[in-house]
Amino acid sequence: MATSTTRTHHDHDHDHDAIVVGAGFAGLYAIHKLRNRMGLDVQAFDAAGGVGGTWYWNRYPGARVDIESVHYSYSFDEDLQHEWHWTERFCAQPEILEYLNHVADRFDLRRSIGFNTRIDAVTWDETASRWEVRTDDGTVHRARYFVSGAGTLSVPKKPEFPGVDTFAGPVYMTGNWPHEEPDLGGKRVGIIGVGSSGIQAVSEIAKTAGTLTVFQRTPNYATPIGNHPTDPEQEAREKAEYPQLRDAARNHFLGVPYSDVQPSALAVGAEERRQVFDDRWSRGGFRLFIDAFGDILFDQRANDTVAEYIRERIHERVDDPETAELLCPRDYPYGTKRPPLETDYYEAFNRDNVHLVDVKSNEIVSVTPNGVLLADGTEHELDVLVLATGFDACTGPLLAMNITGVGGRALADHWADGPQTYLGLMSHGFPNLFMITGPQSPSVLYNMPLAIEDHVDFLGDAIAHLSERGLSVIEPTAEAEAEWVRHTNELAQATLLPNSPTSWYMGNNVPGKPQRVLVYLGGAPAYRAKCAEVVEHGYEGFRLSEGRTLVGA
Ligand code: N01
Repeated sequence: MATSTTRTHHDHDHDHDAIVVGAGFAGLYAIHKLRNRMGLDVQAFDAAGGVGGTWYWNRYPGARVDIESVHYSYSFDEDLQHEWHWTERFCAQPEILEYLNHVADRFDLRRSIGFNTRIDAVTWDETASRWEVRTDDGTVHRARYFVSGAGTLSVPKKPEFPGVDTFAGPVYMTGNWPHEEPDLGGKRVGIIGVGSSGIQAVSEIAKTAGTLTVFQRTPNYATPIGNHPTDPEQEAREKAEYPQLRDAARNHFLGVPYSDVQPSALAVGAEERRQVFDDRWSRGGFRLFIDAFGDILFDQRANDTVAEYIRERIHERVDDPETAELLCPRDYPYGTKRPPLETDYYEAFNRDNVHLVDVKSNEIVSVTPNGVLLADGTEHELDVLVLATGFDACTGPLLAMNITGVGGRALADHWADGPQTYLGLMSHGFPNLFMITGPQSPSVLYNMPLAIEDHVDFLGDAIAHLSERGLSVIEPTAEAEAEWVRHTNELAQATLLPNSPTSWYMGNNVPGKPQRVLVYLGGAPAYRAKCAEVVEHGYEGFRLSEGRTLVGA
């Protein structure tokens, strides 16, 4: 039952058709679709002071997209995609933020967004079949539909070691980097974490810091991004073929129009395999991961071939053999942690000012006022500490909003053993609550802007479908949800993913977090086909109803 006692305002200004959380790729398109295209009254909120979502917060040196910008961009507006010019193959954060600001202005989205506003509580009012959404200034807004575009990697993981607050110098998180670029010139900088963020940051910070100490627990399989300035001829060709490229992207496992994947690394001889790896390595992007051999993520022996190839390349690039070996992953399969892409990352360790510290064998005990203290008593003295320690992925952003559904059941309780969703889009007991790129959808394993557009189109169509039939409530059945959870787990078990000791894909990067696969591993085409089938069968697996008396409607 709704907690109407928590309501501090109840007037027309706070009653909406839909409330959207987030002003990143997801929130912006959701506002456009629901308000501009469908004519709904939409109110959006974002804790940030501007649009951009992940690209607003992640301003660390080196932050850059790792799917080609021509593909990592909206497809919903022909003119937008033809007129926008990306200066590089893989654009850096400032340019993506500029693009999202351009989109917000071009489609007049800003007027629907309350910035600097965090959602404190989201509660289903059963008497009215509406969501009550309380923001951090105590205001309560109400809406028929609640749409989360809160992101997948937007809640930074809390440090596992004590003492961060005692550090005498500044501490910067890659996921919440200051807007005024800190001056790291000549400073003794330490960075903890070598995931995608840490790896991108190391390449850049190494150039300016006095010294850079890299605290590495698990080495990563980083491969070259292959970035370069946009080639005008290639850009013209791609723009001429945009409809076909988008179509091919949506029909590819990862949502990029790559088309050279070979069936099996084990079906070819060593020489041919090497040629394929060399080709994908030099072409950059995710080609080595997703466009080399189709069994890399499924067969340990196939995976061993590419893992060994990457280790050889690391040894070629790093001068000191001991440092090179320390940078080589040995105890988990390639691709089971999200593979980072890099520019001159390994070469950074050839610089005199960069030092690699193994914190697996000698773990971090605490941060002290002077620096980082390790288990053997060594203290690394630092002026600046950078935390690139990752995120409470996929479920974290949703659970942070304190969502309570039917019967007063908290989402946190419903998900106590891991996320439970249908299609990674909705949960049983939480009617009319849509999770754009939610847990158990392809999300981060599908080119995000396209994954977002697909989800927003699905939920927009579902709302239109309800409205055409005089209905107002949609909720997945418990059976459909249980089957989806079973299916996503089964897909994960068929891959090598569960073999990674710490991977946010599995939720095991955060101590105490339930371990359950957070992404759908059947690939974007299979997922899209399933969603289409659900719609074709009259929203199979969902219960559509009239709901209760509508207040303020
Ligand atoms: O986070 P991560 P991220 N002691 O979880 C280490 C996206 N992204 O922010 O592996 C010591 O990958 C941890 O060590 P370990 C992308 O999807 C995209 O880098 O747990 N170390 C690991 O090295 C990416 O996957 C781009 O042993 C500790 C690191 O911190 C996702 O965001 C760019 C530790 C965390 O790596 C997350 O990437 C950046 C401890 N107590 C990010 N705790 C693009 O290019 C954690 N670590 C688009």
